[in-house]
Amino acid sequence: MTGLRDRAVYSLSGKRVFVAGHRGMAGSAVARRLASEDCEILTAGRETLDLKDQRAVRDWFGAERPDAVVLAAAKAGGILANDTYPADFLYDNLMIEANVIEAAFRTGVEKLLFLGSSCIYPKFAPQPIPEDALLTGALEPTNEWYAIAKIAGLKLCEAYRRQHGADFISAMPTNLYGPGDNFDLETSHVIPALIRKAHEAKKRGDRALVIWGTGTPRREFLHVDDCADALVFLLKNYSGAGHVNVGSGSDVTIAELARLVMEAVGFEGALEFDRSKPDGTPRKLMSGEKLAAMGWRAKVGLKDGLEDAYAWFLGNVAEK
Ligand code: GFB
Repeated sequence: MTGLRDRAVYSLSGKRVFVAGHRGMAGSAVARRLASEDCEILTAGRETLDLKDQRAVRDWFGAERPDAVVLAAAKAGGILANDTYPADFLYDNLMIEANVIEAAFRTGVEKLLFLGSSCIYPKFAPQPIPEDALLTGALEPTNEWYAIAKIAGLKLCEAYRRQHGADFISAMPTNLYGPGDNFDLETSHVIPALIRKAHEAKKRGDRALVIWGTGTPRREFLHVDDCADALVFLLKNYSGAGHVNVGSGSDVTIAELARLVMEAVGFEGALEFDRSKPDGTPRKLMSGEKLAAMGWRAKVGLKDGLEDAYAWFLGNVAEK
């Protein structure tokens, strides 16, 4: 449980807030959400600042002097991308988080929020997964590279708090989806992949939609705008050493998800399973008790969220 000493009010008013990764799905949602706060949003595109370059990051922080940081920059992707590019997922994420967290500490950043992922937990963690299940068992092999980098990131925040008293906190969002998602079939997560596949199947008049694996794994999904709202809530209201789960509180099987996507897209064919592709973790529903006890809850239901994500796909990705 969250103790009273973990609660703190941090005012964003008049602050310079650096959103690292503002072009990604999570970072762009955080920037949209911060626009309604009385703060100045700082961003730096990849062409001006390579977050894997330690010196560049130090120099940037020295010159820009942000008061607060949301560390949403990451090399992220779906189950196949994680399995195919283990070196990139481990190295890129370690470098980004080490450089940003160290530079934030050196330049006296008042508050930093690090974004992790629900894959930090053991493959067979108790469900719903409480925060203290961390490091109690072996990881899911398809994404252990990413998970280890994210565990290192949250431990860095904890270590800088313990050794230096820095107010660095961590949030672990569940599988996110929504505007700004990656719809590339090889590297994306399941929701954008199924939206694209169902849309294209409908256009071609296909008989069936083919999904990866057995359809039996369960996943918890959170609309990225809900996630951004939770992150700003934590930035303002949480100041503890322990990381905080950020989820929607319920999960569905991948087959159920596929049917919901087909409904949102208006594709009426059958569902087929490509069992040569991996299932990954059987289930990863996180416990949202810690965040709920602070007074935050998700608002966007999966059905509405999928309609919103499909509308964004139609307006921004689908060929006109
Ligand atoms: O979203 P996803 O790629 O990642 O896959 P994870 C979730 C489930 O959907 C898996 C199935 O069981 C997939 O086999 N699936 C079915 C599909 N059809 C498809 C498809 O067309 N594309 C994709 N991508 N999946 C990731 C981790 O795990 O979750 C990351 O690899 C990160 O590290 C992220 O933690 C949140 O949920 O399995």
